[in-house]
Amino acid sequence: MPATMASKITEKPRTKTVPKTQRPPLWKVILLNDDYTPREFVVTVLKAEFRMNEDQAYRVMMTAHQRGVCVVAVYTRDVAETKATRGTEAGRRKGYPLQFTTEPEE
Ligand code: TYC
Repeated sequence: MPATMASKITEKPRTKTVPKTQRPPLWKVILLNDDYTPREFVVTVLKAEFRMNEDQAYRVMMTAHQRGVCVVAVYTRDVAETKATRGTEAGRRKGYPLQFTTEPEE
């Protein structure tokens, strides 16, 4: 066997493949303020749809109330859209204009 071939067999790879865990892009669910939905109802929806406790839900509701919007949580696109739709529908069923939207996280 020529020396050049022997070196090919014993040569170690010069580069290392860095294992990368792929993470899906995340989407924000955003709560929008309005003038009609009762505060307590917003808190109830946040607790039911976003698995928040009373304290967390109250803070998110008050942030939207005072600033106009509040990021509720981030999920994969499908989950974010489903939760936003369910939250908006919960308000609509009671005749409230409560709205949740989604947008991609930078
Ligand atoms: N602004 C509403 C009120 O005063 C309460 C409210 C808070 C509604 C947050 C929507 O996303 C909201 N009754």
